[in-house]
Amino acid sequence: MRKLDILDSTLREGEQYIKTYFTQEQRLMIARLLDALGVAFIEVPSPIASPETHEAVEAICALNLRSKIVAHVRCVEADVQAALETPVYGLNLFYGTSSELRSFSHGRRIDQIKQDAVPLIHAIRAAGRYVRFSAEDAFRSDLVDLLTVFDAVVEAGVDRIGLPDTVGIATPRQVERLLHLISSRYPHVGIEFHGHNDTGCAIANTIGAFEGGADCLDVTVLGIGERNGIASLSGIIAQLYIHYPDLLAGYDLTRLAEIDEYVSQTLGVPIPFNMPITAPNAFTHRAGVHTKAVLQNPRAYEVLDPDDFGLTRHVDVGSRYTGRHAVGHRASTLGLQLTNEELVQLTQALKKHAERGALKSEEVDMFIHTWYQEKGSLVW
Ligand code: HCA
Ligand code: CU
Repeated sequence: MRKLDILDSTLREGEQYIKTYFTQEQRLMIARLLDALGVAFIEVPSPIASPETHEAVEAICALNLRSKIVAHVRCVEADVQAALETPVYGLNLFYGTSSELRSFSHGRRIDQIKQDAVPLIHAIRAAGRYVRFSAEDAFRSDLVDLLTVFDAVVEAGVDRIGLPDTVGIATPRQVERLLHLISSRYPHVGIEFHGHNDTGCAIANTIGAFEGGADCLDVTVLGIGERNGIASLSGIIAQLYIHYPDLLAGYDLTRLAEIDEYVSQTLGVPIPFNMPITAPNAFTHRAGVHTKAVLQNPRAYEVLDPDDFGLTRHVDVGSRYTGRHAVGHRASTLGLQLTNEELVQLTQALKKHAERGALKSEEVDMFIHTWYQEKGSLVW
């Protein structure tokens, strides 16, 4: 069986989301929650960023979690030294290799990138730490440049190489192809993928990367990050749960909703309505055709079982699309017995009422009770 590590970067990429501010306690809490869920790696910012960040990195390491703590560090000696002074498990180096980043970000040529990176990789290895090297903006980088840099860092002894789609430009097919090419060229090195969501393909691209040969996928809670972020933890878990469930064997999936909820509350940003698994209505069914089938067997319209995530299904009964099976189910849950004819009448009345706007669950129950009482045959 293939192995896959999930790397959660909420405390690094996620801190680059414009609305993020985590206190030291919140950083620790997020690390604990991710560990309880079971992610393999937790990425933290470069300790050189500020004394507070250095302190936070130390404190997170001191939690002695099962998740491995890796610091995200520029290919600069002072940054590497500062990270090596903390007890992090490893260092995630990154360096822009596209002409855009070489021209407008750091101004270094490909041969200079190699010269900068190789001695740092040697130093990290000599210190006995894990080291990953990412070619930032890999998907706008010239393939020859990319291979030139990867050949050098693999030769220098990296544990993994990373291919971030920094600007979210790639399609799932491009990702799968490039990852296939790279993983075939470096069969003994781990391969990481990090996909931004600028064109809405982050989750698809990240799964495509796994299918192309990546063995480490980057995510953040709710997908937060620079601009509109990267692949969400919930999105990747949802895909793996369906297509590669064995890879989630060590995970406690019932912790997922708690993490999304915690980060959402901390940020003051609601969980997006379309978030896989943890969206408020991810397991709510509305149309009559759907609710009828779901009441018979939820598998009809659900590929994720809410029970496995400690969540519950909801069958909506308050819309113009409501069907009589859903109404009948609700009525019997309320302890009311209806004849078939009554059920048809009640459903019609309820749908008519809902033409003025969808009803909340309490309003539905009130409507059903009132309708029933007016018929003068309340049975408890
Ligand atoms: C960044 C860029 C990065 C790095 C990813 C990586 C990206 O914000 O510093 O180290 O693999 O998207 O390229 O997040
Ligand atoms: Cu990024």
